[in-house]
Amino acid sequence: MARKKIALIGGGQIGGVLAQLCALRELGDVVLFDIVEGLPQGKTLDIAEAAPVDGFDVQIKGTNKYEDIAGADVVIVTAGLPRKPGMSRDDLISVNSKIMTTVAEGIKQYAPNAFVIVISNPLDAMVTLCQRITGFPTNRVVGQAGVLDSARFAAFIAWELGVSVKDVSAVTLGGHGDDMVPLVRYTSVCGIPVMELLERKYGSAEKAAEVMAAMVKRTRGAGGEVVALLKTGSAFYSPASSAIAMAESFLKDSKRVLPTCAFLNGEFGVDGLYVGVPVVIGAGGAEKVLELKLNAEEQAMMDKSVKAVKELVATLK
Ligand code: TXD
Repeated sequence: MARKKIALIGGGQIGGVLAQLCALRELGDVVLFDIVEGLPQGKTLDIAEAAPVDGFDVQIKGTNKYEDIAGADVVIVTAGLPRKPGMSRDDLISVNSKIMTTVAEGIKQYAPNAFVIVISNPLDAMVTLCQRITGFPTNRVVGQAGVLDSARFAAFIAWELGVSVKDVSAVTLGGHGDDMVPLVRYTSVCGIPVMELLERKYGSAEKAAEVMAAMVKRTRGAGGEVVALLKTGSAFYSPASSAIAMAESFLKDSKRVLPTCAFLNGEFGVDGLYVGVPVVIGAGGAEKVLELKLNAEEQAMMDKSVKAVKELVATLK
């Protein structure tokens, strides 16, 4: 069986970490594309020279030519500007739409059979644009946001409760914006509902609710928290890890259930829109959306988030 091929469009902060993770996990041969000459070549040379130390054996190449992504099984897109302090993700739409247009045309021409994972912001709009321009079936174009938003939520819960991050199961729904929906009721530690543990810790339902509200708020603002600290860019380690989890599930047909920005055809009462929901990812791409029952409060939050995504997508030219 031929080795898998992973094309990474955008060789910046996230792109570089993606390339290194693909190599370390030997997911396949890697092509890192960027428009800046020397940048993808320099990063891939640097990573390739670590192979004898780390013990991975894959080909890894940097390029400024779309031809080199030919035959890619997976394409992960990070091309586009990141936020600066004070900016919202939506502020990036005009410049990143232009970039996404050329990127999607390149993918359409040279990697017509690939599973595409978009990371560029504003995520929900960029994945929509990528699908429209490539014309690929919607199960083959998805966005990464929910794995990261859920991981951030899970990390805060683990730190708060003093338990391993491995044993927290958390999920967020909705758009990758300030209205995202962390689902407290479905969040558990080794199967134990998280609110039970918080109530036991604090001895009062009110205090537990207060602590949870703070974690939900921090999750919604977690991207901005990193931007404010870095000052010159946004998070890049955790977004890369999150997209790799999705790519790996596709390449290995693992059928992991991952919060994914996927195209909805009536699921969750949403039709014809990309929104973050739990999705089975396997060799067929986004194979199945798993619905879950929302109570009135959760549904209201989901509706608000979906409305924000709709308004954002409507501004795409
Ligand atoms: O979870 C998520 N979805 C995200 C998304 C979490 C954090 C950051 N997220 C967004 O990813 C962020 O707001 C940006 O829109 C993207 C990429 O973030 P990164 O931190 O990697 O940005 P960089 O370091 O600026 O890298 C972007 C690269 C840079 O090297 C440019 O030269 C390149 O994109 N670029 C292009 N590549 C290919 N083709 C074109 N046209 C192009 N234009 C710029």
